[in-house]
Amino acid sequence: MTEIPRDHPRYESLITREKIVEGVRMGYTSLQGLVAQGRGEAFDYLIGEKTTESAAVAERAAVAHILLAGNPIISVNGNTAALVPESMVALADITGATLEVNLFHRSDARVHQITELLKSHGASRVLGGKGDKRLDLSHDRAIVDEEGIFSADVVLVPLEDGDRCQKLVEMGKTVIAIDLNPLSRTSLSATVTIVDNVTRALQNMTLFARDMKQQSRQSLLEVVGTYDNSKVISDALYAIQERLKQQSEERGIRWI
Ligand code: PTJ
Repeated sequence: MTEIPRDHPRYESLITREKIVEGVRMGYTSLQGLVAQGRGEAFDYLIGEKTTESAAVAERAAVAHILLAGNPIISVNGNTAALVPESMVALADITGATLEVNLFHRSDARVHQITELLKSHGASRVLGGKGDKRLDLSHDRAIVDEEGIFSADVVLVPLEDGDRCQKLVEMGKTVIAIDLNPLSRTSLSATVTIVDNVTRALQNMTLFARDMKQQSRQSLLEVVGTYDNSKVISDALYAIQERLKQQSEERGIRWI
């Protein structure tokens, strides 16, 4: 990895970029993952590179859904394997969710590598290698494990593609998306849309889960029942608008 000085003003962003590049070098992140990360960086800049209040609301609702679920699954791809392996293992551990490797650019070698990576971070159980069921989709993200995503009631899908998100919702599942683009098909079709960088979202969710695990079922149901996803998406768009306005004013450019 390139050495990034701690005092660099864009330290966090550059470290995240290095992790994705390292994932590609090691072979578990796809080359396409680099492009996806670039798109994410652009949206993260627009959102202000911080967790907004309403993203935190979505993260709490997501944790409540996971804690209430019978068979919650955390779907892992090449980008999340590179960026947040330890947080995904920790979240699974605290909530009782199961990790499942599910790839758009699928190969047995990448599924195996990501499984081993998660295990090296302490995961006791990682699904995705069997691939004994198919969702009704024409690409490889259709390949799932019967005991995992296929039968799950709640699925967390960071950096998902829109088709599969819609399909999972159609199957009656609660789908939690993490996507920095508030207008992507994934964001618009998920049950809970977290418009935040996966690096911050997973860390927050792990902290929330430690605390919320102590709460009663009734209070978790209240969190879920009062949650409004369309408001969360509107708030994300408003945050982008306000950030652009503030940035242009600071630079002396007239805001339309
Ligand atoms: O590992 P694979 O083979 O499963 O492939 C994974 C990628 C990410 C390449 C694949 O799922 C893909 O092509 O994703 P998309 O369609 O490019 O969607 C990525 C979405 O995630 C876009 O809306 C990005 O803005 C968003 N995104 C990118 N990086 C981040 C992000 N959202 C949150 N945090 C990020 N770090």
